[in-house]
Amino acid sequence: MAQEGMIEVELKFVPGPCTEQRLRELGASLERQLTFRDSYYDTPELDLMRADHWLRLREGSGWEFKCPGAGAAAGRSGQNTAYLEVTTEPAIVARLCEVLGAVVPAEEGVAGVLGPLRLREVASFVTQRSSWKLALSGSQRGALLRVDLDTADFDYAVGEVEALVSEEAEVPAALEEILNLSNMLGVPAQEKAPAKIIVYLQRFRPQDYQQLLKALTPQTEMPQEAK
Ligand code: V4E
Repeated sequence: MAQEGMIEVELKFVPGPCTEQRLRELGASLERQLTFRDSYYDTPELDLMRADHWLRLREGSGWEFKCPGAGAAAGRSGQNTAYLEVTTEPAIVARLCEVLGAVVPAEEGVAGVLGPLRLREVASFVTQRSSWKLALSGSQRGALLRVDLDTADFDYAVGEVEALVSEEAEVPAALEEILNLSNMLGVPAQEKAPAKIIVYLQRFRPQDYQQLLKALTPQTEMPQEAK
């Protein structure tokens, strides 16, 4: 879940039949179960996604904009990386204008700039999520890790181990903790799972997906045959 100004460090994985049991064995607690709709917005040319920026309206949470930040600095991209979460509307509008090369309008919310910036809905799907939390013993940062087990309404399941940090300097330690927990969950770090939005585009907007495939950097891995 987005928190303003926080850096989200994450690794996606393919959940198996024993994932929940393993989480319990490791002392994780089920924090909540929720269902929400995400609607992603972009220009007809996918200018945002092609620049690795992701604008969505999450039911129950509002507008969220994920921007590459620490991930780029850490030289990582794609499946296990760090993104800055922007959730206040003036900050989202300012960043949208920056990415799209537009003048920032006075006093406009996100809904007010969709038309002028040619942003329209490109994907919309419902996710059922079980959200677990776990304090990793031996964590130098003493931080909590979150594990989300998601099932999207287009029959796609994906897990995510996530840490939220406030500074780029904390990203490497958080990444190491995430990889430790993934190992303990029996999730091989090399067994990567694509994000729901990527699989959605691949299945339902194949032309957009192909555009994105060409535009994203070579180090960003796109699924060839996502199920
Ligand atoms: C695709 C993507 C982003 C948008 C979606 O973020 P994601 O973490 O998948 O959302 P969700 O709902 O699963 O979790 P929550 O936000 O609730 O924690 S943000 C970064 N990416 C990166 C990315 C990329 N650039 N290229 C490819 C092929 N995959 C992923």
